[in-house]
Amino acid sequence: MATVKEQKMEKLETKREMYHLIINGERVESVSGETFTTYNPATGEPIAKVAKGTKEDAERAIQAARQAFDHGKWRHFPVNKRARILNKIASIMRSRFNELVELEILDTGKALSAAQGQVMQAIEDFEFYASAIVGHRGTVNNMPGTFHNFTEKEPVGVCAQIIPWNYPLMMAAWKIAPAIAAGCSVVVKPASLTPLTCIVLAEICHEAGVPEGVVNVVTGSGSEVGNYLVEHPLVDKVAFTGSTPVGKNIMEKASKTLKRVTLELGGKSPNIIFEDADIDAAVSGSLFGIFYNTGQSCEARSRLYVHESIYDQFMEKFVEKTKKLKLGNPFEQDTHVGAIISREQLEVIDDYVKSAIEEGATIVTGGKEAKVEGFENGFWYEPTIITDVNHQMKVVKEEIFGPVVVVMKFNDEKEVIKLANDSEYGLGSAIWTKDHARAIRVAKQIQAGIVMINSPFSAFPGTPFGGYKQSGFGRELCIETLDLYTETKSILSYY
Ligand code: TAP
Repeated sequence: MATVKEQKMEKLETKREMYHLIINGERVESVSGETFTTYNPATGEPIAKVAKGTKEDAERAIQAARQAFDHGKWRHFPVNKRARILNKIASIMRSRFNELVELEILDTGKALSAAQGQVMQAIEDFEFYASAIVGHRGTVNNMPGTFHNFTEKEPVGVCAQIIPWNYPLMMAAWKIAPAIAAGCSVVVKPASLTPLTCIVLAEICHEAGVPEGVVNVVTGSGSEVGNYLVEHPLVDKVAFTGSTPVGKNIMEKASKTLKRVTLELGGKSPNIIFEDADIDAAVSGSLFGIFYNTGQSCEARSRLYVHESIYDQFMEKFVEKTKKLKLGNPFEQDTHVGAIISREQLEVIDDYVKSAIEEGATIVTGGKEAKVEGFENGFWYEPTIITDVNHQMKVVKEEIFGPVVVVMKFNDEKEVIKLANDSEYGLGSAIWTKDHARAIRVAKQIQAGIVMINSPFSAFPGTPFGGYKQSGFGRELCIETLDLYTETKSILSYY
């Protein structure tokens, strides 16, 4: 396997022509020497070449991670030292904030404001886990007679972490930060469409002092590299974010060696506007809830339920504001909606919209590929509102992962709770009402991992993020995540 000249992880330009695998603290080419090209979805233009990892590369990375875990020093560092290095990672990321934002926009086509928020959150994740790990301790337990019992939290081992394309850097941070804080080693597999910022993040980890072999990145296809990681007996845990079908496949394969598994999967989140809601806030929050990140969010609030008494008033404002959303240069601060990740995904979205039309729905606005001046070769879709839908339609039942919202009327609290829960998913949800008692009453009955009340924001470091039902299991972004990267050892002694 060829290694590149820069054996040590001194800083390279964030934006460059070639990105390597990161294995055992080195930038390396793939064993096959093959590369693939990553494209800018806003323009369709190539950005850079990326080493195309294979099973052999995955094997090498697993061995490096195993060696680092079994014989390395990282897990034995005093917790304060690991915390200091996590803070250093955050501080290097801060110093390279604009570069990371630029690279993320190039690789995803997302709007500047979204990329800025996500890079900032990735930084804050490392800061959060630097603090959280210091307080993550075992317990001393009451025992009868002359027994003494205490527990220790030990790192779970080598973790395969598989990342989606919708939040490439932020999802990598959600996974790498708690894992290495806990003392684990990781092999990260970024999405093939968006590998760049994850590679740079791994380089930054080394620059900050993470020892070799602790953070490895193997780019390459999910079906080859991802699958190899999931099946490998030397991998102790798999953390996956992505589609529900792939998540189910991973769980099945990981069960053969009883790996610990956490899955953050799809969603079809309800957004409920009660008759006493602050209409303007609900309109703005609903726009954000579906069109943020061009609707490519697992917790996108893509099913909108509006009380019939305020339906016309709400829809007039919601439609008007949707029509005014600016699609355009992702690097401009006033652009609201960025590009779709790929031509393939754009076609998936369009097929859903066509299926809705065939089933008798009404397209209130949008409903087709968008033409954006200056970005004619990119992948753009008009923000789309669909009405006259019902719970039997594909567009209401399935995750679209694009800027498409379905809107339905309701007239009763019980009815809307039933509708909200009528989904195989259970990730996000939102309630808009001025009645605090109702908000809490409804929140308690919604089958979802996250309920937002009078707010469109779903994820902050410290707040658990994860799903009910087929949206997966395990919570990220919070203190409990550290339990998912550790084993509890109970030590009993007699004195
Ligand atoms: P997935 O296929 O689920 O991809 C997510 C990650 O898993 C990628 O890194 C992918 O690698 C990898 N992967 C694919 N097949 C694998 C396998 N057999 N074993 C192990 N890893 C594997 O999602 P997608 O194709 O990018 O998007 C498809 C749909 O998934 C979207 O339309 C959307 O509905 C949903 N999606 C959901 C989320 C979240 S956050 N819930 C995120 C992304 C997509 P490659 O990139 O190399 O294929």
